[in-house]
Amino acid sequence: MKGLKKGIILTGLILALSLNGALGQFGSKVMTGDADVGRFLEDFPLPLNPTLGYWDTGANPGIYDDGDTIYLDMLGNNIIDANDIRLTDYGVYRAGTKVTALDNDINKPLTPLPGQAAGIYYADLYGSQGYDLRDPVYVLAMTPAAIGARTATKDVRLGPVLGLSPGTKVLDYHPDRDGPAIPMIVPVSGGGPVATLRFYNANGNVDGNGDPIYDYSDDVYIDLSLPSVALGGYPFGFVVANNVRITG
Ligand SMILES: [Ca+2]
Ligand SMILES: [Ca+2]
Ligand SMILES: [Ca+2]
Ligand SMILES: [Ca+2]
Repeated sequence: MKGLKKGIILTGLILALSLNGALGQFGSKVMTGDADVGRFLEDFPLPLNPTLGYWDTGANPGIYDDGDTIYLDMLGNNIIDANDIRLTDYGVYRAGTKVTALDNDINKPLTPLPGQAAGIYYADLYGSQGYDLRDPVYVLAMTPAAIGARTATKDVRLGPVLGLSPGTKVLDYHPDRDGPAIPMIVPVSGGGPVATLRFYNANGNVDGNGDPIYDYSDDVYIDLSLPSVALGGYPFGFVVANNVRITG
C-alpha cells in the first residue's frame, strides 16, 4: 500500500514536471503538438514597452559585467517593477520568473545594455537559411551594430546551447562566443524583422479600453507567427512552432 501510494505520488510528480517542460520552461521552444500551440497572443499595449536592461549587481559597479542581472523591463522605465522578467538568475530567483512586490530586487534601478544595437538575436547554425527550431537565441548585450553582429562575452542565452542553460552568460572560453548573429527583435520594443514579443493573456483581464492587461499569470513569447511591423503588420499573433518561451 505504501509503495503504491509512493508510486502514485511519483507518477504525479513526473507528469507535473513533463507538463512544465512542455509548457512553462524559460528558453524552451514551442514544438508542433505542444499544448500552447494556437494560443492567441497580444502585442503589449502602451504604456508597456518591453526593453532590455541590467541591474548592476556584479563585481564591477558602473560597468556591465558577467555578474550583472538582466531584465525584460516591461514598462521600459529603467526600474524593476512587479511583472518585469528576469532573463538571468538572481539568487534564488530563476531566469524566466516574474518579479513580485515581495522580492528583494523590486524597485532597483536598471541600466540600458551597453551595445548600441543590443537586442534579441539568433545564430543561424541549423536547418534552413533563416530562423529554425535548433537555431540558438541570445540577448546580444554588447553588439555595436545589428548588421554583422557577433556573439560576445557577457551575452545571454535565451535557450540551451551545447549543454549551457538558458539564462547563462557567454564567457570568454565558451564555444558559442564570437559567432555570427542575426537580429530577431531590434529594437526589442519596435517589432522586428523576424519576430515580435507578445503575451498570452492567460487570465483574460482587460482594462476600460478593452486592452488586455499584462500581469503575473500571463506568458511571454518571442512570436514568429505574424509580424508586428509599422506597415502592414499585425497587432497580434498565435503560438506557433519555434516560438520561444520567455516566462516559466
Ligand atoms: Ca556591473
Ligand atoms: Ca520596469
Ligand atoms: Ca537556420
Ligand atoms: Ca492578464
